[in-house]
Amino acid sequence: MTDLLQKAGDAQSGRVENFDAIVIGAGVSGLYQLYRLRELGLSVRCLEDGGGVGGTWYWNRYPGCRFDSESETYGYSFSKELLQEWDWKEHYSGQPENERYLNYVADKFDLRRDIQFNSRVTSAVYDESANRWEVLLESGQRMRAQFLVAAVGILSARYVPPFEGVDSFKGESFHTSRWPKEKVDFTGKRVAVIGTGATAVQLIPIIAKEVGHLTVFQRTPNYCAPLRNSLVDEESQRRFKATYPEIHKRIRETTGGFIHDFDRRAALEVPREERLAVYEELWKQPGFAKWLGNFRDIMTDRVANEDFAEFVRDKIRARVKDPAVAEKLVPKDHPFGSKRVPLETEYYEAYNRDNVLLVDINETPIERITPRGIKTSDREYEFDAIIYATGFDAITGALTRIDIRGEGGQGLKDKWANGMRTYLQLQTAGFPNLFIATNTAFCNYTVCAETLVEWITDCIRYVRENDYSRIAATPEAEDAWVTHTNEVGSRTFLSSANGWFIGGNIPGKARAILLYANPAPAYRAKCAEVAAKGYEGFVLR
Ligand code: N01
Repeated sequence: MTDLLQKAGDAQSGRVENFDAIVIGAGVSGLYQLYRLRELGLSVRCLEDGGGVGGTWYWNRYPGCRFDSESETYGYSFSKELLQEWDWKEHYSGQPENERYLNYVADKFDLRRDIQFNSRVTSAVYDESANRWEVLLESGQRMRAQFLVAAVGILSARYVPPFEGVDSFKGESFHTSRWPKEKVDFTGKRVAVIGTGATAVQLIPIIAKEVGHLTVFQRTPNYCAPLRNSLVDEESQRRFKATYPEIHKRIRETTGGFIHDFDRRAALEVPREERLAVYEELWKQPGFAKWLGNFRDIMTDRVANEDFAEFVRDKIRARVKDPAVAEKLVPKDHPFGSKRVPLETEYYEAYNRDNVLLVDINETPIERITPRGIKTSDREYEFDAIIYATGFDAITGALTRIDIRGEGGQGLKDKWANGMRTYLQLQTAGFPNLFIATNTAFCNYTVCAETLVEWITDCIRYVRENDYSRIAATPEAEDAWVTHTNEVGSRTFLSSANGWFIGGNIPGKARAILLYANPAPAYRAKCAEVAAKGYEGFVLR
């Protein structure tokens, strides 16, 4: 309370606090960035919109939310002590445990004293004369810092489609990424889920068992694959702890930063029978083995991709009793793996239940939300609750929803109106000393976040030790990086589906690949090379 009164006082008095650095976000990247910058001797304030640490793992509390990465690969690697202290309970750990883990990290490294919670940043303006970023919070509080690190997450700006009548609904409405902390009781209720992405795929089988009736509104079916989660037994726990150096070495070497890596053979070089045996073997394995452990050309060759896609379609058909429903759940319009593959537990079996109905909104589009429920082109469905599992304005959304203004008052939102423009995914020209610490290299989250945070920390150290005051990407370096990013993106299927990888899920958003699609080791090497060349492509003053 004292802190809040102090903040209110500061806002009223117009007092501006000064720091060396401000970090926006106390999720996986933000926590580690705070730790590293503090270690460098900087005064740092971390601003967090939520009431606690965790970012994604704070906000996404919906039933079923969990890792799709192996737990032992997701934790931070920077502290041997932390690695030895923490026991992962499940191979694909669930949200409550992940939030507990990030709270444990915050406590262990005494991070909370520099984190200000419930603090939504509304603008960040670069003052050229003083070389300071001035940050304004929703509360009116102002603060300034030389360096600004946006650790805002790639999937944090939630998206609710602009259906007519959204606010008119008289029942309860939820977006999966703003789920209440208290358990929501759906017992006996008529519930709608809009969306069938990775989030809905985790949520649906759990609430299907609870609700009176569930209606799922699907626009695009996905290639979902079995997660095959299980408890971590004592022997596995011992193995993780004994082999963390090897685990981290491996995930720094693989294409996507996961424990899995592609089979070096091309799919069609392998005789059909042997190939099918490989698919079956991959299918039995947990996690992303069937995607990232598949033949190397699965993400680049149409025929190879289609061969496996058909295998997956048959797996779906085999699990859904009603052939008409099964056919609706089978994806046909995009290549396998062109969206992050949703990993599921009993997802398809949910549609075999008497209390679950699948509505294909391509056949009967949603016309509006009504006070009683959802009106499609053929009828009105009545609900007690509507769940929007409709995703995020990914990667750019969390940044452009803040009014960020760089040199000459240029707005980031305007600059990115035709697509995201960065150099190394880390800075954008015209916005000196602003670093983007969000993982857009297609990669297991924490490993890549650590790389980015360490690069940013080294860069800030370099600026200070060499008596510079600012570092800014050059427009030329940025142009070349954008061209390169689009070029490598177009070589894979990552830009082939109309999903968040290319901004395709948001009406009006520029269509361009938002991820850096080269293998993670190449990205790391490029960032290191730039630093080793005295921050080539940046201007230091
Ligand atoms: O979001 P999504 P998500 N009318 O954008 C539908 C990560 N994640 O939250 O496909 C009707 O994938 C939309 O339909 P369509 C993971 O990286 C990780 O599920 O656009 N429907 C789609 O079905 C994932 O990729 C885990 O045709 C509309 C759904 O809403 C990312 O988060 C778990 C609509 C949105 O799917 C995002 O997943 C969960 C409209 N107007 C998520 N607009 C892990 O396992 C959108 N939709 C770690």
